[in-house]
Amino acid sequence: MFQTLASPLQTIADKVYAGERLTFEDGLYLEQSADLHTLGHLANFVRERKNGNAAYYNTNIHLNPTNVCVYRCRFCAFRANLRDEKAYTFDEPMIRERALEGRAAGATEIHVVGGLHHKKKFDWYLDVVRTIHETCPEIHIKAWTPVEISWFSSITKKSIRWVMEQLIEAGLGSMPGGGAEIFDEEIRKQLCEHKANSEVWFDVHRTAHELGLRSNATMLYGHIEQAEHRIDHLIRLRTLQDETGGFQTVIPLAFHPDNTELDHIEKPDGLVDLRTIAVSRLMLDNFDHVKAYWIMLGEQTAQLALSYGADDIDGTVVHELIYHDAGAETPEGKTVDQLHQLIREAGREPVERDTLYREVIREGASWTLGEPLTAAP
Ligand code: V47
Repeated sequence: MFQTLASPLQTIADKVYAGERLTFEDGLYLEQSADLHTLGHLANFVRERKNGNAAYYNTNIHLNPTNVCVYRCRFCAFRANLRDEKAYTFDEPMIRERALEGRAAGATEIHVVGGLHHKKKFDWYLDVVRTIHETCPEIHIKAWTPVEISWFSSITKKSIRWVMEQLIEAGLGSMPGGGAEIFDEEIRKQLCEHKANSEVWFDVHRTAHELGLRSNATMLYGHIEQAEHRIDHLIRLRTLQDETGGFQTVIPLAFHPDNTELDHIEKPDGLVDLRTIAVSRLMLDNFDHVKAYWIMLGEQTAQLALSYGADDIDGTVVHELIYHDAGAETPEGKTVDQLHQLIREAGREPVERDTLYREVIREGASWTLGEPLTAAP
């Protein structure tokens, strides 16, 4: 009698259906050898097991208070030198105005990241948070990445914990996922040599989680990294999540080359985007959510991604600059009606959430928060 040996993909599928964790080798197989349809089917199975048919979005607004930056990350089109024509820095009335614009648009979240300005002291960054919080205390402030936090720690000569405590006291509500890029030390050195390294990135998130903040995580793909670096990146995230449980969502970010030092590299295509979303969903068994950031993927790929592992598309995102400086062709923002249409066209049910994944209940122009929208384990 012939005995058929299970194919590697069948073995991985059996693990996925049984809820078992995938290994580094499984991840590499999914990256390099699995056919996209089977991969998508498996990722969709996990996505629906955790989040049913819901596709989450939020009503948010962005603020990048300055583009002046001491670092020169090779993938960044947003940064400026102090005296560049395109350099800008917000003052307090401009920050207040942005918060009020968010309130008028019904935003539940403001997403704040920017450059590390040569001349600004920590108090300026602290005041960005304080000004928003005092102007619109109902808006959740998701601000600063470990790159900024470790910069604040070095300019104040205080610990990361101290810096974070000051920011929380001023109104910080959670941390976005930026600054992660790719954790592999060699690749990171080639992309952004001097800024916070992977160890610091994890230290800051660990400290944030210990202080009761939730945070997100990103992975920048489609530049000089290889499949093994992406899998390594995801496994490092999974390891900290086992320890703290503080991450909410992972956002795989496709590299946009225009106006960067890496403009000879082609932007990853939609198939690479879908594969990366699906592999992220399957490797990060302890993350509740995977976000398909529509601004970066484009609307159609984001719609498809909702059946390749993603359950979230970010939000209305008014005033996005980082991707648009790097050639993104999507609009700089969308209305809630447009997001609903995008999600429904993809066969999913739109559910508005706040930053911490609580249901947002709207009545006319006002909103309240409902129950936490918990994902299945
Ligand atoms: O850290 C910068 C990336 C990140 C480029 O937490 C680029 O909800 C592609 O972190 N091409 C910032 N990527 C954006 C970010 C984010 C976005 C949406 C939601 C959340 C969240 C976080 O953007 C940076 C960097 O990895 N980035 N330049 C570029 N040319």
